[in-house]
Amino acid sequence: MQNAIRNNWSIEEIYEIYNAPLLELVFKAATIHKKFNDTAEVQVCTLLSIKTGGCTEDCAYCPQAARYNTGVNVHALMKKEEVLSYAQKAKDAGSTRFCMGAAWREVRDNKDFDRVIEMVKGVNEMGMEVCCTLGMLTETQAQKLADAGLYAYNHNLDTSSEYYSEIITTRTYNDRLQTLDNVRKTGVSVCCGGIIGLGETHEDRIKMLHTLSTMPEHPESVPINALVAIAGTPLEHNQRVDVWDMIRMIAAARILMPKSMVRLSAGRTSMSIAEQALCFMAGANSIFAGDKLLTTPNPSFEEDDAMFQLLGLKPRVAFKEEKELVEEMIN
Ligand code: SAM
Ligand code: DTB
Ligand code: SF4
Repeated sequence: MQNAIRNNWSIEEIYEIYNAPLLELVFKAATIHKKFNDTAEVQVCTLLSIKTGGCTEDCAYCPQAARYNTGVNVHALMKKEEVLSYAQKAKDAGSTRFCMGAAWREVRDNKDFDRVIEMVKGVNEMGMEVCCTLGMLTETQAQKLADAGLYAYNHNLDTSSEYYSEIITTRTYNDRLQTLDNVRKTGVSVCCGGIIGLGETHEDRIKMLHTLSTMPEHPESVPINALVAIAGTPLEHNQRVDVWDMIRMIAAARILMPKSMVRLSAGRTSMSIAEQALCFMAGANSIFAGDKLLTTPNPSFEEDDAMFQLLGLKPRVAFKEEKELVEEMIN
């Protein structure tokens, strides 16, 4: 049993963890989860697409890439007031983290970025953890977001470095790593994970887990997405992700990164409560809530509320780490 957070996992060790008999793997992950976290707690995050579609990139899974005919409604950057009213609704429904997504390749230093900065300030002032996912960032841009009160930045590796170019050709894996580094330097917390079901091998998944778990600091959140296959994208006919693969991936992430929030992300609409319960058992402790992810459906607040009641789960409070630090200093 691992007692410490490790950043020196070898591929062989990860291979063994990932390939363990399923229930043994879940049991091990659950034990580690219990040791490092409050297992009754699940972080509830809400996503909002603040700029939708028309993206220049060719990410093969993405409904928002301009080059695929996916029928997504293209929308310019929303107004700040409108975004804040969505954030308030999410807060009222029990979300503690609000994540704003933009279909951009990268952030540019223009009026749109200034507006996003104002949105970040506004959501932060509402007492929610504010997160953004805006594509590539320079260190200066990351610092501007940090100064505005950004709590977390989401930037996924999506898959292994080897498989990456099969899925995206308009930027490189190193571009991704560079942005993550820029974010890390500013002290903003890092949200970084991937997608399964892209046509990758188990080895690719193991390699992605290796990259994540050997970062000098583990990402504070690790979203595990099941591909939502979208008509019009090159991956539209991909086979649906096997729920056992999702459970295996979550359990492995939990064992490798014991204290990170492992998020059961895209794909919940096609999972039963029993299947989601196994994911929580295997160490998932974060979800996206609200009836829409960015452009695709997600279970409603009411459905998730009922699931939390049934499973005895409670939403994690906002800024928990900071609150615990303050308590430690007082006592
Ligand atoms: N444009 C920015 C970027 O690519 O970083 C931010 C938004 S992008 C939609 C955020 C993430 O959503 C992607 O990195 C990918 O992991 C996830 N995603 C997008 N489409 C998806 C799909 N069809 N199924 C599962 N995850 C998806
Ligand atoms: C993440 O890992 N998953 C979210 C969030 N980070 C930005 C996005 C999922 C998108 C699913 C497809 C859609 O709704 O457009
Ligand atoms: Fe654009 Fe992000 Fe979609 Fe890629 S994942 S096409 S960068 S919105």
